[in-house]
Amino acid sequence: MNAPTPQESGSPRVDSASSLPGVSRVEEAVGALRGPRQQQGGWISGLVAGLAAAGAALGVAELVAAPFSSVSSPVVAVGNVVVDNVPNAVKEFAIATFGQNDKIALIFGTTIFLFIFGAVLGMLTTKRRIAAPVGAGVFALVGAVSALSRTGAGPLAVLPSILGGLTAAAVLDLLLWPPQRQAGVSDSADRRRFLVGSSLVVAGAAAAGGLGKAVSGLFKVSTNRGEIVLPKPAEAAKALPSGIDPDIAGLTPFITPAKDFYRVDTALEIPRVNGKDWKLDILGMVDSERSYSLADLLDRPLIERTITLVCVSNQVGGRLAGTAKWLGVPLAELLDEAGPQDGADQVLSRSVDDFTASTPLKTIYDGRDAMVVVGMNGEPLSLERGFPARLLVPGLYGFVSATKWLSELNVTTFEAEQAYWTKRDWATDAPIKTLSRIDRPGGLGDTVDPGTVPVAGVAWDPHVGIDKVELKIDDAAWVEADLAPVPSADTWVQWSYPWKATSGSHTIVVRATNADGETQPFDRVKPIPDGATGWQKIVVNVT
Ligand SMILES: Nc1nc2c(c(=O)[nH]1)N[C@H]1C(S)=C(S)[C@@H](COP(=O)(O)O)O[C@H]1N2
Ligand SMILES: [Mo]
Repeated sequence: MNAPTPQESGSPRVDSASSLPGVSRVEEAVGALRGPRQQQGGWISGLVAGLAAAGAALGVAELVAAPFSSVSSPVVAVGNVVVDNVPNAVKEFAIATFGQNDKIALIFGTTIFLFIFGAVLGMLTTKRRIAAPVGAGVFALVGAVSALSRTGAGPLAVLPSILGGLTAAAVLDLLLWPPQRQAGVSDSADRRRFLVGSSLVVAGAAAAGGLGKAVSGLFKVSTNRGEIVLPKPAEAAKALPSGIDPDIAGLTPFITPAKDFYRVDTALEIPRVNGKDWKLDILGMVDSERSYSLADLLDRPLIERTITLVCVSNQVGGRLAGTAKWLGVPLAELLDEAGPQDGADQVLSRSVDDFTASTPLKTIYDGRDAMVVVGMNGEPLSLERGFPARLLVPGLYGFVSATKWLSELNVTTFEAEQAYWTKRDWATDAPIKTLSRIDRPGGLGDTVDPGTVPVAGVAWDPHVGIDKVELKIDDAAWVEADLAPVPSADTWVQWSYPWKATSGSHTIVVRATNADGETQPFDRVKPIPDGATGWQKIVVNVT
């Protein structure tokens, strides 16, 4: 077969026309790359090359990011921007659909999107050679800008995206616009070259990505969590009264083990902090700014308290609540050492990754056990719980009180500073609302035998306390459930009711009344802006 004629329709397109006779082999190879290029392959080749290019870009980016603990791959960088900017409705949907796996879903989704982008780009590149550098440039730009927008990002943060983009452009160009073939080379040899080339790219990408993952482990900040020895509390938590945790299968345990505790935060990669380098700054409207090391905090008399934490995103019947024994320093004591000034009404707490929460100053000084927490259930905070320290204020939803990876307490005013979620249309001040939940029977579709069936669950109004939990079974009058004892008003209460179940389908509705005599409202309210309410109703089939 002869060298193709550029303008001939249906034949491969050629980018330039000169050839370089009579040069050495190396020069020939280099010349071939610089010299005439010939489009090769249809849309399927474009798709394959595009997927390979996307993989190569990711692999290279992963490898480049590996040695820098503060530099992340473009997927994580873009994912972070998505987390900070998606509309509330989408975020609610993601939490409702993927629950605790919302972050994995986001990383997965971003990666899929990137591969689709690569595939489309590959197909476009079969039509126009310029598409590859333009598309890869867009990829690099989006990744680089996202990376730069993160807290603590230095100029190095753009490297993974840029080198990844260059790689993608080069892969597409070499696979889809290879050097013009010699006269006499067959179509099948071209195909073979394409397949071998793409396979090499895919293998190289996988190797680079794998190596990157392995190497980044070596360069991660070591957290020294394992070396932390928590002191004995000066004031231990009250012993749990007997009668807690009645023997009812399916009832939520009173204390939530750390591994079962719900997790909600905006961090795609859990911040890794070394307790030796960490400090907590108190600044803003104070008489004297203060700074505490972890050792400073651990040297102080610590208190331990049993407190229920609830997320404002918890739906009626939801599981975004947990109870633990928290060890820490009373927050009011620390603030007093700095001396809050007149006029201040807010403490804006900040995390190492720049999440912020706005806590009313009065809730820190009204006698409740607001604290800077260093331990949970007898152990140092785990990395995902905010090691080395987090905030906790009984009675307030987590988004206005429970900053993890705490780094700063800014004494200020609500007028001057807005917190992370307030900027995204959630409330500033958000006490936890009264709520009751049925743990068992399991609800729609759950089948139970006739006879005495325990109906059981938990109810909460942390810092106010629960006085009464009532059930309405079918059309019968409200009946009162038994309440297990509690150590204080700061926790949830376990309730149960021995139901005489008869054959048939039944509905069970639950409602709680708090210690102020206020009954949980019937009307359903969504989580945004300051917490869900409404009565939970389940259907049970007794057969
Ligand atoms: N740094 C940081 N702290 C944070 C958050 C966050 O996104 N970033 N989320 C808050 C929210 S909304 C809740 S409900 C609690 C949840 O704490 P947990 O994950 O330990 O259950 O953490 C709070 N602290
Ligand atoms: Mo939350």
